Amino acid sequence: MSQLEKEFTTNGYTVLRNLLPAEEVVFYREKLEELSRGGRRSWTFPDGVNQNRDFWPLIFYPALLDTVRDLLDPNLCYLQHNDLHAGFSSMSWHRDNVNRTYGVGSDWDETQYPYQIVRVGIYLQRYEESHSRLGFIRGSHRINAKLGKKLTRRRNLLTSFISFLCHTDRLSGYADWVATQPGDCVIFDPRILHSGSRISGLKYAMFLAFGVENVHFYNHYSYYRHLRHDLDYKPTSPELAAKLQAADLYPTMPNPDCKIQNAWIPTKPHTMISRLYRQGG
Ligand SMILES: O=C(O)CCC(=O)C(=O)O
Ligand SMILES: [Fe+2]
Repeated sequence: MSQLEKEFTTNGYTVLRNLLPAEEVVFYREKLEELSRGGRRSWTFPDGVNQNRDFWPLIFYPALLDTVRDLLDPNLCYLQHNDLHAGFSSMSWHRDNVNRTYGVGSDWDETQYPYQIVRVGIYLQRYEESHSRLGFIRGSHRINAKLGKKLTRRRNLLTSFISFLCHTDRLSGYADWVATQPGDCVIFDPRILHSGSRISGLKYAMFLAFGVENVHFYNHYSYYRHLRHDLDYKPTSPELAAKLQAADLYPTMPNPDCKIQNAWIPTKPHTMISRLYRQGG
């Protein structure tokens, strides 16, 4: 097992430094600035990689595919779960998978099929420009009794008040905080608890996903494509589908299952807030 694979399996995330060369960092930054009209305010575009052909080369990036194949399996597919961000940080502890309650739902049951999905985040700004970091609760992608206790432990009033004053929260003290430089790539299991940090300047990020076809993959696909109406994912264009097929990355999807038990669906206020960020809207 490689060092990267060990880290990913045990911790739930790993970091691939310098994936993109400087000229590509500039290219994608410019594209994000164009789309977000300036990149300085909080802007997100769910399904933005799929819906903007300028970003398609990221899906086929050889060094990224080689790494993800090493981490998961050579028999990999592109998974339509993707986002573009400018000036945005997702500053609350959350998971990106379907069943977000620790241990509840089929994402957490690997008795028949292993969970083989990665979410990939590529960052384009210097740490000094943004003070952006991505926090991970190491190991929270797997059922672990010790961690389970930590994650559910309650604080008393005094410690809650101190952490409120110090801008820390219940989990930030347990987290690994990853600072990134332009072109660095963070690869993580979507079940891991993670959060963006406070930011104080420019920040640009592009997210995509890959996986091995099995029930977890199909649930994940159906969830983003058909259950998360708030994110407004679109069908993959025939042109992108043909490219994926030619590269052997296109999944052979069975009929989507649009009733996944215990799938996390955002509440109305949550949806309204995230719409404010969307596509500069
Ligand atoms: O703000 C960040 O850098 C992380 C974003 C994130 O976790 C997400 O979009 O799901
Ligand atoms: Fe996330």
